[in-house]
Amino acid sequence: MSTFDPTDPLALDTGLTEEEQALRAVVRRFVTERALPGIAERVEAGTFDRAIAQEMGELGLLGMHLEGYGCAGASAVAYGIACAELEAGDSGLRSFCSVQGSLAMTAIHRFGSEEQRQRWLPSMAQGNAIGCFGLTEPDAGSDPSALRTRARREGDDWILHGTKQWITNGEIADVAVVWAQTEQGVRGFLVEADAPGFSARPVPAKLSLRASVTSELVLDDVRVPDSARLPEAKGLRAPLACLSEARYGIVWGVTGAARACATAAREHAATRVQFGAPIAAFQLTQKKLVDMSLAVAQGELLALHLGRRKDAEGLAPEHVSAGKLANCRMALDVARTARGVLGASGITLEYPVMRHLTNLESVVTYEGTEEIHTLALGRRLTGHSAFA
Ligand code: TGC
Ligand code: FAD
Repeated sequence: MSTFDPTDPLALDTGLTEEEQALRAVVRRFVTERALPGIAERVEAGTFDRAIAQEMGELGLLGMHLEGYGCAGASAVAYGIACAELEAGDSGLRSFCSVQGSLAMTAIHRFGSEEQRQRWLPSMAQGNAIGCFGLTEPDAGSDPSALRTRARREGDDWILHGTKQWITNGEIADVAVVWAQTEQGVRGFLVEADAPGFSARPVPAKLSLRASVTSELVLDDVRVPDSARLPEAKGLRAPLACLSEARYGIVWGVTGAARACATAAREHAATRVQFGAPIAAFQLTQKKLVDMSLAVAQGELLALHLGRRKDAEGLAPEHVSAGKLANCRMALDVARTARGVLGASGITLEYPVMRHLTNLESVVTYEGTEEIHTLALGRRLTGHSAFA
């Protein structure tokens, strides 16, 4: 007879191969032993540990779904499992991994020249070089087609001028993938951090993703050669294709954050005594614990299903929108419920829940907000675009 594991209520472990379970154990150990110690201090100080990035490279987690150039060539499911474990630690860890691997490295891998791939991908896979992805601008967030950064041709060079906002890894990046308007439409450029006219500064007073670097990039007539342009990137579909990869990682990632919150709530409820009984013994608390447990498992099932399908035949952008929308909603709901179960303790950094909850407020916004993914699905469901 089959046994029931209360921490795996849908027996999803049986759907993972031994190799996938082994990868999960390795990343879980890395997060527990290496990334989580000191996280509260880093959140308070608002700092990201650069050394952890390098260790992620050593573990083969950076650009792990890409082939060649020192990348692991792992499956979509393996990449998803790694994202879930990293985000169970902190969304900032998964964010770093997403931006490095799914955005910056994918842009170079898919749209770059052979010379650009050779130059950047091996060192980015090792975590020796860091990349960022500059699409969003102060006046172009949900609608990147409104971006104002311009690239103007001057002889063999391009002159880039504009500002990028909310850019993860911006100040620590060695190379920025910058999306700009040209006379031929949107194009991507690789801008090195020491290029004259390029600067990055922190977004001040963040209350979310505090252990992650979020920056403003200024491009003040930065001159780059034509060899810095991504030759295969033509139009907005190039950055949108990279976003699909990163959004897929979020579908998995947020299940990790939700699991960490549900686990913290369950452990607390087992030991916190009120009215002469552990609060886990009260019906109302049990309902919360059961609802959270099922919600997390359903989110994991959704991620696994999309992952298997991505490995088998790929995903349409709307599949990814559906996953990001559903799982971000789920994770925020779980984090809020878990916060309540912890009572006053839930607002502190002693427990991971409020940290995850504030992080998830960014995760539901970046890579397309809840409204944008709803409208992307609504457009396909009805045939009417309601974006404007
Ligand atoms: P739309 O007409 O839908 O598409 C324009 C062209 O792009 C193609 N396309 C895609 N191609 C590949 N993959 C995808 N996922 C694609 N989505 C669209 C599409 O086929 C079309 O091609 P063509 O050849 O016909 O021109 O574009 P639209 O103007 O209607 O806009 C759609 C919309 C609103 C959904 C899009 O603009 C959007 O996704 N907006 C949200 C912006 C966003 O997500 N920004 C994220 C910035 S990066 C970030 O947040 C990183 S945080 C990471 C971290 O720290 O973890
Ligand atoms: P807006 O687009 O101004 O939206 C504000 C509100 O209006 C939202 O609720 C939105 O859903 C709603 N809205 C907008 N349009 C519609 C509509 N048509 N119908 C209904 N509602 C609508 N960007 C990058 O390029 N690279 C990065 O590395 C990166 N990292 C980030 C890291 C963090 C921590 C954060 C918070 C953001 C990051 N971003 C990054 C930016 C992110 O992608 C944008 O914040 C996001 O796309 C939303 O844009 P916005 O903040 O300008 O909001």
